[in-house]
Parts: sequence; C-alpha cells; structure tokens
Amino acid sequence: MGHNLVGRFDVANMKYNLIGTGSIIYDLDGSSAALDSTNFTGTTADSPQLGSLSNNGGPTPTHSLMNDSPAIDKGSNALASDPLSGNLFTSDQRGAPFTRPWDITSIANVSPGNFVDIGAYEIGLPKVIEVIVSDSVPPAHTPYSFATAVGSGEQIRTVPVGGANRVQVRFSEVVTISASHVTVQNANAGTFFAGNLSLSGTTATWTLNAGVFFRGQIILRVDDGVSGLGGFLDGEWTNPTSLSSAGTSVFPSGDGTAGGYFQFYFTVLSGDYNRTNIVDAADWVLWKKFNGTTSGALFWMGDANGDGAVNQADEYIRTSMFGVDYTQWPT
Ligand SMILES: [Ca+2]
Ligand SMILES: [Ca+2]
Ligand SMILES: [Ca+2]
Ligand SMILES: [Ca+2]
Repeated sequence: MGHNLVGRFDVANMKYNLIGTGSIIYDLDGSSAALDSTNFTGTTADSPQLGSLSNNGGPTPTHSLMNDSPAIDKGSNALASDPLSGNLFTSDQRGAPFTRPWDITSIANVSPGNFVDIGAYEIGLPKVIEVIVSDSVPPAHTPYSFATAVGSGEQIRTVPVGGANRVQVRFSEVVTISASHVTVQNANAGTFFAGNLSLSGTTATWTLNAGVFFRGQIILRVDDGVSGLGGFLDGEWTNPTSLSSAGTSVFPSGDGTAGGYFQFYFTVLSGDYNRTNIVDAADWVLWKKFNGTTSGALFWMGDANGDGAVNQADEYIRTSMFGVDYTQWPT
C-alpha cells in the first residue's frame, strides 16, 4: 500500500482529518512531526466509504457518505466555520436546507469534536432532489428530468417521452425504501399503476409491469416511512394545479423537519406532441410532417409510442386521445 500523505504540513493546524495508513509527515520546517490525536488514521480511515461524485442537491457535485463511512460525526463543530467570516456553518457544501452539523444519534461523537461530518457533505434528513420519467432501457427518447421544470405549472406540462414506463426518484441521502412506500396513481381514473421498485445508490426506480405505459395525469407518492441514517424522509411538496400556476415547490423537497410524504404531479399525454396539454389538429400537423421516419424520432416529431419511428401506430394513439385537455389538474 502506498502512502496516503507524504510531505511538509502545518501540523499544528491539521485536525480532524481522515488520513489512513502509511503517512509520512514533516512539519513546515522539515522536522519530523507527529499528527494531532484528533486526526483519524489507520485502516478504517483508508476506506472513507464515499459515493461517486454526483448531484446530491445543491449547486455542485459532492461525494455522499455511505452509512458506514468513518467520516460521519467525526469532525469538530467548533472548526466547521467559514475561514473568512469565522461564522459557524449552518449548511454543508450543498447549501441550505442541507443542515450542518447534523447529529446521527446512533453514531458516537468524538471528544473534543462533536458531530459534524468530515468533508463537504453532511448526512441529514433525506430529501427528494430530482424526479425523472423515461421509457424502457435503452430509451428511444431522452429521459425527462424535472430538475428545473418545477416551481410553476411547467411541472404538469406533458412529459416529452413516448412509451414512458419508468419514474425515478433521486434522494439526497442513502435511503431504505421498499415498494410498499411508493404508489403511482392515475388521477383521472383513481387507479394505481402496478410496477416494481429497485434501488441503486440514492436513486429509486419504479418500473411498470411489461406492456404497461403511463397515461394520464399522474400522482407519484413516496411515503415518509422511507428513512436514512439522518432520519425520516423530509418530503413535503406543493404541486401546481394548472399550467398557469406559479410559486410551487422546487427541489429539494421538505420543510426541514423529519417526516412528511412526497407527492408529485406529472402529465403523460400521448399524442400531445407540441406540449399544450391538449391533443388536437396541431399535433397531427407535427406527426404528418415526420410521418415515415423509421428511426431516431423524438416525441415532438410524432413518436407517441417511443419506438423511434413515426407511423400509423402513433396516429392511432393520437386519435384515441383526441380532444383530451389536461391543462387543469382534476379536483
Ligand atoms: Ca453529522
Ligand atoms: Ca418535513
Ligand atoms: Ca397539443
Ligand atoms: Ca412510434
């Protein structure tokens, strides 16, 4: 094993670091020096148990902490401050509402540190940071992320994916979740979509049963039995009820307090190629223009069923939906 750290360091001010094994440390003047006892060394610290660099909420990618990371609750609250202002941090690198410090009660704190986590990321309440709707793998159409299509009636504008049969929920933290925590309902008919839940990293995927596709005004609900190391899901969300709604929720979900289910509206209107939330002759014009395309067609070109081709099969779908108006959410 190579050395984790070799060189001259400001040893007096090196505290609460995860360093690992085999380090060779010299003080700034070149004299050999010992690390402060607040640093974490040894084989446990060799495996920081980080998630891959990815969007975990906030403006920059971060490495999330796995639940067995030795960085959890092993920093110093007193040192977790802005180096310019000296003010103690109230959030991690992701910014508000990702609270820092956050105590994980099942993990012992260190003395004389407290319970801030080492690094850019603080495990806290799990929040929903993104919803993605897509078709089967590999997708013919680009998966549709709601990351920015929230905060107004845009959230309920027709999803531009033909043959959509998967909805994914990305959480800010590692969670424990099972199929019993998720429902996907057709708001018009009141019926539920049958499917299967899978979890990969911080992303939960609800895939509809074979041959079933999303249709209608759809309510995705994740209940607050979902939990992470930091507590139960913080999922509160205010949905638009009309294309002209304003000031509705943006990611991340929640109100800063543990608990609160996540309920999210989205619209799948096959044949609404121009995304007016109404199926009419204007959509036929788009289909007609691209009719005969055999591969690579996108939803807006008239590919209602998401097979990459534009043909009569798509027109049957549009015709079956003709006149449907989903500009308002059903009450
Ligand atoms: Ca912590
Ligand atoms: Ca809450
Ligand atoms: Ca339309
Ligand atoms: Ca097609």
